[in-house]
Amino acid sequence: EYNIVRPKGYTVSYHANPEMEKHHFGQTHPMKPWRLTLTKSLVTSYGMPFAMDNYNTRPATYEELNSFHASDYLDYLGTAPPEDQPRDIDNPDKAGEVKFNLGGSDCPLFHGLFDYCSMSAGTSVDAARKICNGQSDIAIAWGGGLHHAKRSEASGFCYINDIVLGILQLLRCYPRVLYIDIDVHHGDGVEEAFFSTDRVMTVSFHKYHPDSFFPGTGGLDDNGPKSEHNPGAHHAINVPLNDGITDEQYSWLFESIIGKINEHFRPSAIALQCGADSLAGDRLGRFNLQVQGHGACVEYCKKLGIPMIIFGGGGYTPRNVARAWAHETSIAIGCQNKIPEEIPQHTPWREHFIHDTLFPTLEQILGEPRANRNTPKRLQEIVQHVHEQLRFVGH
Ligand code: V1P
Ligand code: CA
Ligand code: ZN
Repeated sequence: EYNIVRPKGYTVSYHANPEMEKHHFGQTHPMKPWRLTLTKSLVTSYGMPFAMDNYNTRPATYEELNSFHASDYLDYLGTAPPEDQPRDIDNPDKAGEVKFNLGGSDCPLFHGLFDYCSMSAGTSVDAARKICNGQSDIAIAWGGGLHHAKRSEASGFCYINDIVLGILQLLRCYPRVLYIDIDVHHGDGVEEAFFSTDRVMTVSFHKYHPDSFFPGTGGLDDNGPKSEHNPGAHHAINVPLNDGITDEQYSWLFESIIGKINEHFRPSAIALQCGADSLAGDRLGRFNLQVQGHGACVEYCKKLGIPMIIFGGGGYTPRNVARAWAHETSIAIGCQNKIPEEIPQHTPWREHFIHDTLFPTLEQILGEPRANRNTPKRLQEIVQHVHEQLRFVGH
């Protein structure tokens, strides 16, 4: 209907497992896998699947998960009973204990947890494989992006670090991978996984407040362990921000920082985590970003002309998540100027969008915008610091 056609000269692929969307973290938990359904509904109603290769992905295998995660952690993740089931009272050792940070309010043990995790990881590994074998130039995995998970620990709604699995796959065919993380939270799990290699540079933009905002890490001076002979030193870049940052400031920062990193690090592939909790009006986030500013990051990366995986991540106001990820899918395809701003009449669950536009104004989203606590002087200092770090990074 909108004449959305395949882009000339490059291929975009979309990797999803619809079974993921049926899982629930619990009534009051902010993570709603259903946001993926809402995203797909918008992508489809605009006709974007016609312009992409669409894959229904299989769950990741145990061996694939095991390429980063420890076996004892995976075994427990696969067998731990859901929290609402009676514990094994005959075995007091196992009654009610918390292992690997599983089973708290952030990382609950819910029905089908292991399947959910394997499916999320499967979308990202599949995306990485298509990039590696040259069948895709931009591979989209909105079901992935779970950047906090550690080798043997769940953290912040993340159990399996699908991004690390995807990057490990990319490293088999590309010498250097640039990881960029625009989720409002620090991408600590991915940063830590690649602390000791100079083949991956990680860059996270996030709200930073050590004692009041999760996970509390990612200060400006945290650039990777500077122990002697660590090739990974200076290869972790952190962009700590305050509440209320705007599209204009964020785009300026993003382009100044990523442009310079591209010149120095010369990545052969990009892994971009597009957590949508950095948008204004997010249930957990604190920024004033709009769909346009968030999408500008994707557009900038695309223009670098380097093979890229685009992951999802956080995002706790489903209608805004769906808007951002549908807009970013259109940027990947290059059809963003062809699709109308008005949410199509035939979009399933259209009423969930409240406002009938892809680009609501800050006033529509928030009423009163959040105060901006980012001074131009501080943003200048951040860019200056990053440029100084890059002097240590080989050309
Ligand atoms: O703040 C915490 C922990 C719990 N306290 C002991 C400290 N957790 C945060 C976790 C946020 C995770 C973000 C994940 C992602 O980066 C990637 C998918 O987006 C948290 C928050 C919060 N406002 O920061 N947990 C919860 N809220 C929460 C609320 C209700 C029910 C369960 C968890
Ligand atoms: Ca981030
Ligand atoms: Zn987040």
